[in-house]
Amino acid sequence: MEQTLVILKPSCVARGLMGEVIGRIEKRGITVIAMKMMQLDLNILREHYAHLVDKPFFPGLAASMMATPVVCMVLKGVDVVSVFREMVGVTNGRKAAPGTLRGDLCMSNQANIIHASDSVENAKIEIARFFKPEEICDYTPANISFIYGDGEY
Ligand code: FUP
Repeated sequence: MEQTLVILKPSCVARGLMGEVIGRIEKRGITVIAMKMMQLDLNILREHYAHLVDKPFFPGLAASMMATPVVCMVLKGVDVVSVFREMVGVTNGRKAAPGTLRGDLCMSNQANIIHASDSVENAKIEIARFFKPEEICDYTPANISFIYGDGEY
């Protein structure tokens, strides 16, 4: 079963959108199996955004990610990495499709409210970066047989 790493960014936390985003995750039928609030620092951001550290916008990006605590989550579901990336929408909120989290809830390329792992391989690395194994509560919700059809889960 796939897992993916999600970060509700300061632009989500500060705007009071945590409940909206978590509600949409739950309504879709995706299971939250770990969740915690944490204050990010430059060390973890340099690791997490290693592909962007040399970009001119990195200092601004890092500052925006440290502006308030963030909420980190691990989500579980069938094909959840790609399903949730589709739910998030493209990076720039102004270009994200209506119906996506970014397309409905933000107007920015940087203050784009949420991070989600972009591949199964990166999800494993990112989950290990933000969570200890004992912080992940890998349970099966009681309504699972109404979320998936026979043999899908
Ligand atoms: P995404 O996977 O959609 O979160 O996008 P990226 O990994 O390419 O970018 C990570 C973050 O860098 C974005 F969420 C916001 C920030 N960013 C900028 O601030 N400016 C840019 O031009 C591109 C990305």
